Amino acid sequence: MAEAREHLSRFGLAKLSFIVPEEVKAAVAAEVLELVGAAGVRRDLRFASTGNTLRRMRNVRRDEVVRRSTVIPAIYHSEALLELLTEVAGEAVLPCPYEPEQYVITRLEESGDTHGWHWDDYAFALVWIIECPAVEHGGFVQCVPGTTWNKNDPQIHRAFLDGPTYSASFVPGDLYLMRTDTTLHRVYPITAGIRTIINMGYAATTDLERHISHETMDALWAESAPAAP
Ligand SMILES: O=C(O)CCC(=O)C(=O)O
Ligand SMILES: [Fe+2]
Repeated sequence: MAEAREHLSRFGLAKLSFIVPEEVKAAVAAEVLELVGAAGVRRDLRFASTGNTLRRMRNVRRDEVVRRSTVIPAIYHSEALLELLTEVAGEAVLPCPYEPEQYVITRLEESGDTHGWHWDDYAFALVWIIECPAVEHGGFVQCVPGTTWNKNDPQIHRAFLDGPTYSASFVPGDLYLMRTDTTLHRVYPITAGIRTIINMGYAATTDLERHISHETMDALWAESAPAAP
């Protein structure tokens, strides 16, 4: 735990695969794979607020997850999990007050699919890696810690010049925690294979006190999923 905490503050991200038992990972993975097949929607978008970086992916929105899932919402709100995350973060990690950002499933499945450079609206993300191609096919995470998001003028290139960019690869069964509001990050475009994750977004205490706009998320999740078969 101490090592993870140190890693998070230094690199903006920490591998946390050990904080969840294998049975829980298996239950989450089964639900995610079921949901992405039944309710996933393709997106191909760019956002001015993140310098027009690409989002090319398949997603399942939080409300679809809630409608069709039992395990994921319970785990998201688990006191035991929140306590562990709080210990790693060194400050309170809280459920996101804006429900659409609590969790989202993302699958990269076509060559060129990517979750392009961006910051998140809330302070923390716990990402569960369900499927992931080998690193030679992309799909690894890159991040620039200690950077901040000006939504009106994101200046992504300036953020790159402000500090080192780190890269981290993961395998199915891994989890990582990221400080997403002050860490510019992306998933490197894939050229083969499939990468499926669920991202659980959490707030810091300061997020509850300031006004947060949600344009990119609202646009990302604008279209609804196809009707259930
Ligand atoms: O897929 C990942 O590892 C990161 C996802 C992400 O950055 C996000 O959902 O905001
Ligand atoms: Fe993100």
